[in-house]
Amino acid sequence: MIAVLAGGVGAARFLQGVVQVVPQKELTVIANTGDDRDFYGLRVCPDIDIVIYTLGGVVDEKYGWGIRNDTHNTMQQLTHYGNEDWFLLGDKDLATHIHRTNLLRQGKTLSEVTDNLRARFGLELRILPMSDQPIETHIKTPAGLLHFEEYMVKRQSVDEVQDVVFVGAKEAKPAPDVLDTLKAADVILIAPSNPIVSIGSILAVPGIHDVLHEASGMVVAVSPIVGGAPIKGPADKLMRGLGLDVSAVDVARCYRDFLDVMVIDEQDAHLAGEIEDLGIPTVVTNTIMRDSATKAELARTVLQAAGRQV
Ligand code: FO1
Repeated sequence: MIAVLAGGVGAARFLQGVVQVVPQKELTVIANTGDDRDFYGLRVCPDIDIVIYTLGGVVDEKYGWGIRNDTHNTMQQLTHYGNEDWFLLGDKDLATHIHRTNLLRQGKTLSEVTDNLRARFGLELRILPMSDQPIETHIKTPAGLLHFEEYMVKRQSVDEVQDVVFVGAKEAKPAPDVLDTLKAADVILIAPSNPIVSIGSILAVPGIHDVLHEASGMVVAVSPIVGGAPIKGPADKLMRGLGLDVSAVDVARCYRDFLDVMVIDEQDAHLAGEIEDLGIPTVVTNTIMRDSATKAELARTVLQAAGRQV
């Protein structure tokens, strides 16, 4: 069984490759829920939805989130009523959030709701939220503590990053099956996601870091930093704010407690020695996922690095 720690768009695109080379039934995704937030009284879980929409074949490829060809009538009407409009929620996407919120209010857990949505999109892999309890990633800035989406989308990542806080993490538990999945997995992949806010939030859930440290399966990470910059999103600003270099080396440092193999891009081949000096064997390959074939090729390389025949 293969477990994948996943954030948003980078992880979903990576998973599109993994599902080409491994049967979905062998896969369990453990998704970041630190970006979750209520909008208009509805629970929105961006990273879970990005994975479901992408693998379900409905994602808006241009952005990597939301549903293709969605309309925005509901938001237009909501803004007419004076509501904020900085987080774009399409009409079909809003149906997901209404459905999720409705089930949560009926007493279902986020794990159960996520599984319900997964099944509606015909997916056969398992998708587990990192926790059923709310954990919110907040960015400490000179303007105060900002929810991650407020920092990134509303304020366009312009604020100086002073710290990152996972509000609620200490009191939270991993969702059912998360720890057992990590213990039982032959391979644990860390998707090319933001190491601070996407994977960092998963590692902040009590118990997950320790289980990874003791995991018998091979732990392999793919760097989301290529040539000193993130493929997408504000990982550079967050890493710099926490005193890290924006490089594949410092991504490896974030995971060094439990990492068996680091996968970096060809553009960063010169960094392989520095990562190996940390005691982490390093594989250099093309990690830029341009199309379906390059996604599958990356997945194959990563799984082979974990000792899987694919
Ligand atoms: N990202 C944006 O940059 N702008 C948006 O208006 C926006 C809306 C949105 C709605 C639903 C959803 O599931 C994701 C959405 N995202 C939007 C993406 C999201 O902000 C991030 O990419 C993730 O949270 C990081 O993985």
